[in-house]
Amino acid sequence: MQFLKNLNINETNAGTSTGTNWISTNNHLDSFSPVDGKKIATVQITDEEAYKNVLQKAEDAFKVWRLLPAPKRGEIVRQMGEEFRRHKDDLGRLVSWEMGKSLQEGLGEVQEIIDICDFAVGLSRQLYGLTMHSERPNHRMYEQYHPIGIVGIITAFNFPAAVWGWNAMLAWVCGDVCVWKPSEKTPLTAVACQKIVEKVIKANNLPEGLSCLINGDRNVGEWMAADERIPLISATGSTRMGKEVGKVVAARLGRSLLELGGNNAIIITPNADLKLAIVGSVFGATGTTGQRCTTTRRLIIHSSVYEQFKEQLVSAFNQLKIGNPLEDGIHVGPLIDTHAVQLYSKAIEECKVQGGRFVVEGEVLSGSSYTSGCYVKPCIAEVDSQLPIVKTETFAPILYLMKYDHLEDAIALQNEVPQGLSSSIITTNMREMEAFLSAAGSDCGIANVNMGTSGAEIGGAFGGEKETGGGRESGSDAWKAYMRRQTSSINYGKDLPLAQGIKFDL
Ligand code: UN1
Repeated sequence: MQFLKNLNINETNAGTSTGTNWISTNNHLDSFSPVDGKKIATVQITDEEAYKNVLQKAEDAFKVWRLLPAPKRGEIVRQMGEEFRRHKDDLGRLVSWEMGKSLQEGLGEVQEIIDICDFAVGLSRQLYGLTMHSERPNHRMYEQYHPIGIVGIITAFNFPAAVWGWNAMLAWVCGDVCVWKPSEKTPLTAVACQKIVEKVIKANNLPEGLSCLINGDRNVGEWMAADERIPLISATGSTRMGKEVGKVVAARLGRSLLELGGNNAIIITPNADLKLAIVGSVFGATGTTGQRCTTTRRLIIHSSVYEQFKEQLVSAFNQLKIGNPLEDGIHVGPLIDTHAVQLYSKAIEECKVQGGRFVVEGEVLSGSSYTSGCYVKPCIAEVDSQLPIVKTETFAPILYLMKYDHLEDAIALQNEVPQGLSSSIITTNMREMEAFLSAAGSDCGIANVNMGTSGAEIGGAFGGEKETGGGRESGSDAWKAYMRRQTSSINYGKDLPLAQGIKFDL
């Protein structure tokens, strides 16, 4: 395939990089495309020796990189953005082929990297600290932000490139160096991204170790989590993974930035524009085949519009085109692998046992277009909000419908799940909107109005509360997690008065 050639992906690829050198190792993992079930290529797994080498190089690089002025670091990230622009089509295709999302979404994912590069370039001149007025005469106080060190980035299969971009681009302008462990389900996308930034690193003679890649299964992630040389671990993935990583990082008093599961709902009020509600709900529930952490999993619909909306929704679901995500006009590609298909089937069964009633039935698709065994039909069930299955995150396109009569009840339903990532309300009524956004409203990190729960722009801080982990990545002031804050008090007088008026005469 031409896009693999253009991205320099070979049949066998080294999976460990120090930014300028690739290290060969003995074991490997294969990457299979969920599109046709066939092996795309092989990536070598990082062993302990290679890991040691990477960490040494990262430590050495940090000593140099942190001293480069931040706007100069921004210039490097600007060049990286240019490289990603050049490779947008090829990388978008690889994302789509290796992960299974539609080509439109694959291209959108690369666009997220380009966008965060632009954001980070501007940020490189805006790493502001505050100045404070001292309570003591002839004193001043101020704070500055310094680079923190090596940032360990652990990413999931569903956004195999963009989430690394959110972290790495910010970390780099902040003066940090990065060690990235991608999902073992999407190692080739990571190798391709690494090769793209490698060009910029080499062209600018930057220190080896600025951008490191390691590959492998959870062992490799565990090495990182336990490694005291990595002050910040930024991990995106399941709540189960985040709880393990968070515990290990906390035990060494490291910093973790966790972006974990979601169980996102849209509230559709009697004042909703139902046209918007349909697009937001269908894309939210079925985009990326229900495998975004921001996927819409629950619709909380006012009883006065419930039947009408349900009818339109069922008809929209029945029009979805499921198939090869690289083909034009396909809305829904495959799930990532057959294990994900099993989880989908199990959740449907459990939902039925618990009393859910399907108005669009789920189905694992078979036939010549679906040979990988990873294609499933997005489905819809009417449920009682208290069903245990409704409180869990199944990474698949299963949408639960529930009814409400009073907005406070709808907001309570929206909030009564363990996760707290994204949420939306569809309304043209200002009181409903403000109630949803108030302190007594949505408890999520993201609260949208008149759109779905997924598809956040990079400019906002991204993340959520409760079992979502509390971390914030990407825009706004999320950069502060990647730096250490230093407060300095300076005495330019001839006396040494103590704070709080304490007397200490010698
Ligand atoms: C994720 O699923 O981990 O808001 C990230 C969105 C995308 C990012 C999702 N911009 O849906």
